[in-house]
Amino acid sequence: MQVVHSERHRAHAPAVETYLGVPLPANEVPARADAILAALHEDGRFAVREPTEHGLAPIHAVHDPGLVTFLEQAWADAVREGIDRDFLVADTYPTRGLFQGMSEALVAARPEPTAAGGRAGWWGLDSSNPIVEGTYDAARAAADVALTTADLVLGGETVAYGLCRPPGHHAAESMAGGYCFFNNAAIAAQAIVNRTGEPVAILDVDVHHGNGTQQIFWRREDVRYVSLHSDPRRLYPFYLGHADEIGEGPGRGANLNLPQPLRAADATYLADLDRAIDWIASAPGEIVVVSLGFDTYEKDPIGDLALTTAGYHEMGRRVAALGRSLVVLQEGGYHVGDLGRNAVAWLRGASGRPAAGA
Ligand code: Q9C
Ligand code: ZN
Repeated sequence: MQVVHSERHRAHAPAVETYLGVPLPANEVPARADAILAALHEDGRFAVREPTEHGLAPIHAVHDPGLVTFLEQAWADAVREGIDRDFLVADTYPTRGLFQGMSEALVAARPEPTAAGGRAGWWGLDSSNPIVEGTYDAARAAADVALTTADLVLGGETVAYGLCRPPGHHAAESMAGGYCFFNNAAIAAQAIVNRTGEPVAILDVDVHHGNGTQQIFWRREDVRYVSLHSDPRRLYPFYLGHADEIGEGPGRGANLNLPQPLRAADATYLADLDRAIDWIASAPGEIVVVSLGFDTYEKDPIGDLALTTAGYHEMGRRVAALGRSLVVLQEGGYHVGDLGRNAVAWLRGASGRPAAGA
């Protein structure tokens, strides 16, 4: 299987994230990609290549240029302001209650703040998403990884894997969040639609709901989005991912959320995966973009489901059995020790190979 990977992910190396106001060791770290890459090399049947540069146009096709500019400037702005920290997070957010009772016109005319701690809230969802000096470069590289993976499938590969880091599915048109800056899967899906004129499906199996991907394609019928994830009543991103979110306008019925019960294990999860697969099969399109997270793992430090390594092999097998071409892009997964074998299990399943050691 062809794999796309860039060493530039290393530029995004936060040591710490804040969680509920407390500094903790960061979860989304370079060692994640190192672990996956090492396991792919050890397997021996994965051919790893560098991404090609695709420039800003495919990013601007799904993201507000203001978000791109903010991410490009954020670190330098913080330094210029003398914010002497290891990373930037928001000071204030434009949250619901701030503007309550004020007219929509007045609220819409409030300018983007100029101070870094205000801007980070204007463009950001949450306080556990550290921005560091190399964040923008790494996020640009991750988008190139996704686009190059899509190129491989457009060039005839039936499945290819992009080792995106940082991940992307929480990033919306005008918002970063949840360790995500640019929405790699959405950027790839839009590029495929532009290139082929055919509809695309996105299957999101990260443990968190991909609120960003849902938002970007909310009113679109040509990019369908289906996600299995921990019930947002329990887990990040809390506000979105509920089963009644089905899309609106032309996109009505083109969004499917399948929230999972606490500690759902392989059998429960795979039954809903079959629903997702049937739903994708019920509409036209030749290519599926997979947002692949391993934070559904039984030992993941921030997830609350209970999938196993064997479950990942079966998941990859069933997704490939759809008979569509797969652009598989890495999202979350934070049990670094088992990340490599979980990725290999999924990708071997998707290539029709037996589980390792089987
Ligand atoms: N104690 C992805 O998996 N909240 N993002 C973290 C940790 C944010 C995860 C709290 C979780 C976002 C791509
Ligand atoms: Zn996740």
